[in-house]
Amino acid sequence: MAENSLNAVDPEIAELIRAEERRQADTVKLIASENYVSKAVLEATGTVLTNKYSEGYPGKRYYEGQQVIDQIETIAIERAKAVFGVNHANVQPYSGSPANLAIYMAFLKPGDTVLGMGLPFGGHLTHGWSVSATGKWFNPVRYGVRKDTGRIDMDEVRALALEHRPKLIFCGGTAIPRTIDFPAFAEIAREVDAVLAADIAHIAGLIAGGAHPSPVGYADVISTTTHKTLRGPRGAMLMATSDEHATALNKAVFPGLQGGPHNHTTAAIAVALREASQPEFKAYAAQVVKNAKALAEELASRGFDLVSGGTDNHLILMDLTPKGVGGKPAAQALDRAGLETNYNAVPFDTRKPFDPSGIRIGTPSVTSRGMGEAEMRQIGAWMDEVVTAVAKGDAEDVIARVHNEVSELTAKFPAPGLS
Ligand code: DSN
Repeated sequence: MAENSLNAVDPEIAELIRAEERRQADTVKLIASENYVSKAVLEATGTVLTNKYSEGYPGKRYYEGQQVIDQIETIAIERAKAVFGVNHANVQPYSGSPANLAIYMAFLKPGDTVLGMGLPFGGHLTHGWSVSATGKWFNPVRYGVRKDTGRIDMDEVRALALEHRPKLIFCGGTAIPRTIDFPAFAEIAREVDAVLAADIAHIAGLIAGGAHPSPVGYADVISTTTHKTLRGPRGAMLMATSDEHATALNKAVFPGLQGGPHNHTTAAIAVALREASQPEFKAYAAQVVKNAKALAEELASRGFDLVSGGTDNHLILMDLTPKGVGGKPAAQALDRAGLETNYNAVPFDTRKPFDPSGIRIGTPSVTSRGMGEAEMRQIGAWMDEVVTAVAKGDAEDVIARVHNEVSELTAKFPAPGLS
C-alpha cells in the first residue's frame, strides 16, 4: 500500500509547519536559548528511530531489537565524552528540567537543602524556585547578584552555603550574561561537602567550542540541554567524571524518572556532537561571543541599561526602565518588526514576572545564519528605533519599515536547516 505524505494526510498541520518554517526564515531570532539545527540534525530527528522502545542502557535493555539503537546511543555517549572531556555521559534525559530533577533524585532526599540562583536573578526554575517541584519538595536557599555590579557575589554564595549547609549547589542559569566562576563554586561546595552541579544548558556550545571555561574538574555533575548554543535537537545530557556519580545519575534517569529514551533525539544529539567537534564549531562559538559583544556595545551606546554592563557570552539582559517602556510591550513590538526576543525579569525587578522590566536577547541563532558584527550593529539600531517609538506611543510606521528592512537582511543570510 502506498503511503501518503503529511501533505495528503493532514494538510492543515503540513501548512502550519510550512508557515512556521517561513516565520523562522523571515525573523531575526534573538531568543538566547534557541538556535537553528543543521539539516543533518533535523533529518536524524525525523526518522524510524521514533518507533523503538529501549528502556535501559546499551547492552542492558528491557526490550529486544536493540542491535542498532545500542550502537547509536554508544556513539552519542562517546562523542559527548570526547567533546566535553568527561568520563561519563548520559544522553537520555528528555530535556533540561528532567535532567536537573535526576540530579536531585541521585543525590538528595525530599526536604534536603539545595542552594541555587534565584529565578529573578537568572537562575532556572529547577534550581529550587518556589513554583517548581524542586522548590516544593526540597528546601531551597537562593543566591542572587550584587545590585551595584549585576554579578554573582561569591561571598554571598559562600556565606549562604556555610549557614545552610546545602547537599546540592547549582551554578549556571538562564539569564546570566557573565562567565560562571566554576573554580570558586567548587571551592565552596568542597568546604560544605555539597555536590556541585553545573547547569551549562545556555553555554554548552560555547564550552564545546572553547569560548567559555569548562566546569570539568570542578563540578561533580554537569547538566545541559542540547538545543541551545550546542545546536542539537531538543534534548539533554548529564555528565560526570566519577564512576560513583555516574552510576547514581544513570539510575535516577532510568528507572528513577524516565521510561524509554527518545532514540530519534539520541541520534540527532550524536550528529550535533559530531558537528560540535569540528574546527568550524570553534569559529562559530567565538563568533557568537564577538557578536554578543558588538550588539551589547551598540545597545549600550544607545542608552540601553545592560545588566552587569555588558556580556562575556552569548546573552544580553536589559532593563528597559530608562527607555520608558516595559519588557512585554517592547518584546511584542519587536516581534512584529521581525526581531524575536523574550521579555524577562531583571535583578531587583519591581514589576511582575508576566510583565517585567527587561528583555533578554542572544546571538546563537543569528550567528548560525552567518551574521557578523556589522549586522549586530544594524540589529541594535533597529531595536532602539522600535523601543523608542513604542515609548512614544507611535510605533506602527517604524515597526512596518523595520520589518521590511529585517526581511531584506534575512533574505541575505539563509538559516541552516530551512528550505
Ligand atoms: N527555557 C529556557 C530558556 O529560555 O532559557 C530555560 O529552560
